[in-house]
Amino acid sequence: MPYEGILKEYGHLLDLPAHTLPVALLEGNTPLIPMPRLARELGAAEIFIKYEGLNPTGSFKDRGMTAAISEAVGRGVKTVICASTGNTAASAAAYAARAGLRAVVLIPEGKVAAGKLAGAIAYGAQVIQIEGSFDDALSMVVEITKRTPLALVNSINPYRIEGQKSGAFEICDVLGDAPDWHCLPVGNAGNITAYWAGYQQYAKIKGTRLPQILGVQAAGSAPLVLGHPVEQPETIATAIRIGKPARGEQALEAAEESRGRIIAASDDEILAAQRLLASEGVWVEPASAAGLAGLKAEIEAGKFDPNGKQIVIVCTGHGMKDPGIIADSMPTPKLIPAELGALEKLLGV
Ligand code: AN7
Repeated sequence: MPYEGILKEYGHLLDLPAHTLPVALLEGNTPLIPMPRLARELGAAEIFIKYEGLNPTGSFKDRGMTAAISEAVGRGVKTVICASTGNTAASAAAYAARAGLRAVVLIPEGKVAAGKLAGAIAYGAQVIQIEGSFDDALSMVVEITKRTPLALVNSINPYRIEGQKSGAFEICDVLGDAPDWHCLPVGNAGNITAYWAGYQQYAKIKGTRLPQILGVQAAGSAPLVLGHPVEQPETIATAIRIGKPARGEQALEAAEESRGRIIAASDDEILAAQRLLASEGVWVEPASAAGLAGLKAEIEAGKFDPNGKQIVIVCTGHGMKDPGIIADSMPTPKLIPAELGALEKLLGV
């Protein structure tokens, strides 16, 4: 059987209403890439990257979006709306297009990476910038969906979480069990909530073990570490530039119940982790490198013993989502005459 997406693959394990009409772009089934050099460098037994950038719109959001849009279509919804730091916008736009729905996305002014904005526009969404943060945008879409027939497809929507549980199922199916540790970035806290729910469900029905969860926020946007909302979140990892996570309580529960924790990584640590991943062939957007940034900092501070551990790090979005991060700091490629002699001289060969 050819692969048909996560509703076909895992629909029987997802709590979706009977009216759900599957809308798929063959999302999921992303690679779990072994990182032997990284494991050696950090002193862990095994490290795998769950490379979510290979989803149809380039981020993990497609797992939840196929479920949310499928449910909305089945219920007769005509227009979906979300607030987004970018990836949710692109994903909602693509699945709405696939389903023939209108999509409206609200984004914080000037803070969405080029690859995400371009995607949302390419898929035909109505993109609206607001003079405010993601958190302001989220409040607006929550309010408007209470008053009007527009359907909310942010991860407050429970079907988003149902779809995103599939990431945990895939990891367990590939490894034969859950890993010792599961590291991932935390923004609005939908993904950490979904992974923990997925691991718990598999533990119940398949007898797999439960991983410890390390959630990582960006230091300038770390409400769950500080213990209070952040009014003006800032970070270079714009995907997780979120000061009031909608599922913050559940994220803290996931960390506590799994005997894990939520920590913060600085922008410099995040960018260094992005470079470290790329040096082993995996290019991810900055927010996606937060899981590794946090893990590495914990190990270096002596707070995490990697010895003998099997660790999965979720890299949530593709590097191509945010080309500006690289381009802005990139030296202009050397220009030479179109002559072999010039090339040989430059290469010293
Ligand atoms: C690459 O697109 O919130 O903790 O509006 O794009 O589930 O929010 C994106 C979040 C991590 C955080 N990595 O996940 C949005 C949005 C990437 C992301 C997160 C996001 P959550």
